[in-house]
Amino acid sequence: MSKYVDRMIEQLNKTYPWEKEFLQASIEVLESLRPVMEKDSRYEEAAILERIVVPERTIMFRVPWMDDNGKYHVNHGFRVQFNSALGPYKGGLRFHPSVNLSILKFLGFEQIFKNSLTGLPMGGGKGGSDFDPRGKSSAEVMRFCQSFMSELWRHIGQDLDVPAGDIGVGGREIGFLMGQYKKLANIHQGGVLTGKGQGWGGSKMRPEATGFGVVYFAQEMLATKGDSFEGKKVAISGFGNVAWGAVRKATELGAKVVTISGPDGFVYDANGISTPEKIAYMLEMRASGRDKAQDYADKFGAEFHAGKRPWCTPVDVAIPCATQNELGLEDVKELKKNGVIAIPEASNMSTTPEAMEFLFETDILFSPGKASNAGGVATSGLEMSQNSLRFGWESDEVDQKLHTIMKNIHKSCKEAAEQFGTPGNYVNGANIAGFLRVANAMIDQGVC
Ligand code: 2IT
Repeated sequence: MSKYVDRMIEQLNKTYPWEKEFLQASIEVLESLRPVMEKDSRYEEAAILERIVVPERTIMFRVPWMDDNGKYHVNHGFRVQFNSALGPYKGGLRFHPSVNLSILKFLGFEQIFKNSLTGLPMGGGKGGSDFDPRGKSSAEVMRFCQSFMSELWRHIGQDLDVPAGDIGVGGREIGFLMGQYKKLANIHQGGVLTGKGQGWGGSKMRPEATGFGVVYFAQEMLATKGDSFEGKKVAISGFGNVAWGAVRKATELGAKVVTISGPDGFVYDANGISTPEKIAYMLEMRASGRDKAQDYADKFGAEFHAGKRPWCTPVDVAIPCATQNELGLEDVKELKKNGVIAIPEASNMSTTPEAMEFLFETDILFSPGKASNAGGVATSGLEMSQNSLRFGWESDEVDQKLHTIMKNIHKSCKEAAEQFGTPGNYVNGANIAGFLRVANAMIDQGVC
């Protein structure tokens, strides 16, 4: 059904055959929108789909920098300003060797719908570089950030485009980026970046927000089946900021988290990653820049499975917190066989299309990252508000607002899925609910 969607998918495949991740993300959304297009012809008349898949603007630039030995390096810098119907472009910066235009377009596209779901006034964007932070000294990271901002500064602003962190960009990098922004723009524009230090305008709870948010969302999904995190066994992938927040909140709610992972393999801790010392060690692992999960196993005497992902572990809840396409068909089959009941995505587009198709045929509660990981950017939105007010909420106030936002996102996804004929399908629900707010704003704003 929906010739309009068929036509759009054909056109995308023809125009961007080499943009694999962008095609994956945009086709998933278009498939969800079929019943919406069938029901309301205004979107086709206003060419909303043709417009929403093309970024309003893409900036690509050279990032030259010098290492500690005086050697020259050049990386690619990007900022994809995808959609500003709801507010200034908003989304993270990713520094990772895999970064290319396709990956940033997929992330920017997802961000439009995610930011819409938060209910806050934020458009969608994403940026970054193929710079590899692994093994770099702090001085090298600083020089890279300064060079990156030397071009980016003229394209951003608190009412224009507000970057933040993502993989490879945390508090330290945001600090270096802000230092250079201030110098070039000759203004301390607090709201131009989010994820700032909490002593200089950063929101309390921003580091925790994505991980806490995904657990709040999962809690709502479990509640639809009269269930909770109490006594559940949980597998988490990754050990960065998002994984850290998810481990903390799931543990607080009575679950036992038994895995974390890195590019080198996964850790199985039968006793649970549950003590404050173990949880705090995750931050040390990240700060070390080594990118090795094995460090945890060595320190706490846990099992380490080199070169493997944690999805072969029998658990009740699996929370992918690492990167795109980290859950394949074989992984979800294995999880299902071992009795998993919920898979809330924390990384963006954690699941391959084949794995997602498989999950739709089961009764496993599954939510897409754009819904369940929206707590991060929602708290960035709260940071923007606090900066405008020259004011800051306390941790418990931010946490409470985050919790309410996650409950609301769950409710809008659930209701949209029901209203458009696929109850329980959070992918369709998130895509439809996210789309409607953006598309209606685009209609209101005319040809632009
Ligand atoms: O994927 C994401 O939502 C983020 N990396 C956070 C974006 C933000 O602006 O806080």
